[in-house]
Amino acid sequence: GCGWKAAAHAASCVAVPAEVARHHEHAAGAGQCCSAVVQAIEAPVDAVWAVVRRFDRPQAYKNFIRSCRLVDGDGDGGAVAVGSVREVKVVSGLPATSSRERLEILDDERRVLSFRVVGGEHRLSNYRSVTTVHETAATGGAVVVESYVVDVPPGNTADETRTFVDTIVRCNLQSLARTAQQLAL
Ligand code: A9S
Repeated sequence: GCGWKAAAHAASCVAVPAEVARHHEHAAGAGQCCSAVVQAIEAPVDAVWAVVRRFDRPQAYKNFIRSCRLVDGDGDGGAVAVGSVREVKVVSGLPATSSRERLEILDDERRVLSFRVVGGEHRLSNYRSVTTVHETAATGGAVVVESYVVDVPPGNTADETRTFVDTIVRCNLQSLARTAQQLAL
């Protein structure tokens, strides 16, 4: 799978356990593409994970998201759990207005979060991503690996799709770095 390359890259800088790296191995089918982005962050791993794990608050660091509300499957007392679905509204200027996303993995011990797109008004059908947060032993910082698989939209090439999505994910992770660094001060 293609996410594996980035996970392997991250594994050469930090100790990524095999059972975590495995989550980044996407099998892209015909008409799909996948990729991954790696971001180093100068903040404690717990501060980074505290931001990433909030499935109900992606707008805390995703600047393309205007608002978010949980619409389904939230656990007892409104707690987020696997199966929870959120509806995000997108800022203007993108070829999208909304996205409906289901939480697939939330592992606080290994710091793994995954969601899949289940609806909305946009062009990224069957988008699924996996985000993992790792400790860098040497500097006391963190490394985030985010991999994804998505359908190539009609009229686009796989390269165009990867360029578009990589750009969004890189923006999100750079913003995550700023947010977590603020939080850690
Ligand atoms: O939100 C993420 O973690 C990652 C991506 C790639 C989100 C993409 C997006 O939300 C837009 C930013 C609105 C762009 C979706 C689902 C479709 C887009 O076209």
